[in-house]
Amino acid sequence: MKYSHPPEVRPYLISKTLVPENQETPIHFYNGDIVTEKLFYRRNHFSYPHFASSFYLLPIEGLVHTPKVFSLQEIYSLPSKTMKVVLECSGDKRKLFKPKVFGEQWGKGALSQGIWKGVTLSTLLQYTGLLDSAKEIVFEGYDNGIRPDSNQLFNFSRSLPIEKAIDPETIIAYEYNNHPIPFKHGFPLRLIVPGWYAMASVKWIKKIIVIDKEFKGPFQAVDYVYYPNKENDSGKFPVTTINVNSTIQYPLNMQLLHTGVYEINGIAWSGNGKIANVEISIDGGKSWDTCHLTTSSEKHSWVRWNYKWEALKEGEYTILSKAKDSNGNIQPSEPTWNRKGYGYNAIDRIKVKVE
Ligand SMILES: Nc1nc2c(c(=O)[nH]1)N[C@H]1C(S)=C(S)[C@@H](COP(=O)(O)O)O[C@H]1N2
Ligand SMILES: [Mo]
Repeated sequence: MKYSHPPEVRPYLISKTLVPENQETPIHFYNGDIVTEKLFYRRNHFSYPHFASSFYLLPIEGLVHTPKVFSLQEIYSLPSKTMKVVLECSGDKRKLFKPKVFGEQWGKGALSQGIWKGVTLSTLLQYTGLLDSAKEIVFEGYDNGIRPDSNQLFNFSRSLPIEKAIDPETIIAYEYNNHPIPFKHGFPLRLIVPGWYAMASVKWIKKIIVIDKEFKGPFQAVDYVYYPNKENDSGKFPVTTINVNSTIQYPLNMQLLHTGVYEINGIAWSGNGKIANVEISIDGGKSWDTCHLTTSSEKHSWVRWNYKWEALKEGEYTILSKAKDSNGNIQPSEPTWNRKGYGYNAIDRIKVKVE
């Protein structure tokens, strides 16, 4: 069933908090591949920043041979790279963890996909060079505020190790879906790190600083760390690559259906290579069948899948979807619980009743 929305009935963002603004994409009602600005989820730690974009300049400083300040014109004139990329918040699906964890109670829509254009960071670094002591590159955002855990003012800043920063897919983006990046999504310049959870993709870049140690800012060393234990920090490790995952879009969880033939459909994605296959179970995991992939499987973008279901017998059904990526990762039956609730990727599960 291909649902198209009549013009007067359209999906909206799903509000989680308003200041700072956190709203999810209505992912179950999205049958396209390119999420428009209107339905692109919004995830912010602070209020939106204030700065005069007409005077916008991007400095690269720290452990470089030649510090340099780039103008937007210069950046626009350099060779560019365009990619279709999934952005997924590491807190996507957090509300499904059991026991429950604190933080934004994201459902399945802290996720979007679109076309990003920009210049690779390695292209910019050709102008500045890197000193031998360079270890990480810090991206500082224009937005700042007080965190609940301290009285200090912090900007949203995060770092990448040099290898990831100079990866030919790591870009300083200036366009989304062929238009300047919408303000709420990082105008005029935003880092895009394909394959990593979206906290890495720093919006409103203020400056880039090369350092010789591990960056310890709170959005790196306190948040966006997996803490496997509830009571202590042992075994912690940083959140990076997007786990293989899938979401059933239709039918909806707990939907009532008449007997009939249905097209179950959804999406699947991974930060590790491409999606290799998606399997579906109609009987709660006793038996599995292969889904049909309706879009080509590409690195960094989601695939759409569907499955024809002949729902001829009345009753309750548990429907599961399970994706596998080209590196052999498969969605687990249970999520890996962690104290801050990152990286949920258990087999997707809905229930429906046929009557
Ligand atoms: N400057 C800045 N960059 C940021 C954030 C932020 O709060 N400030 N949030 C991060 C997180 S956690 C996510 S999931 C994505 C959300 O991007 P979006 O609001 O464009 O969907 O941006 C990342 N980059
Ligand atoms: Mo996020």
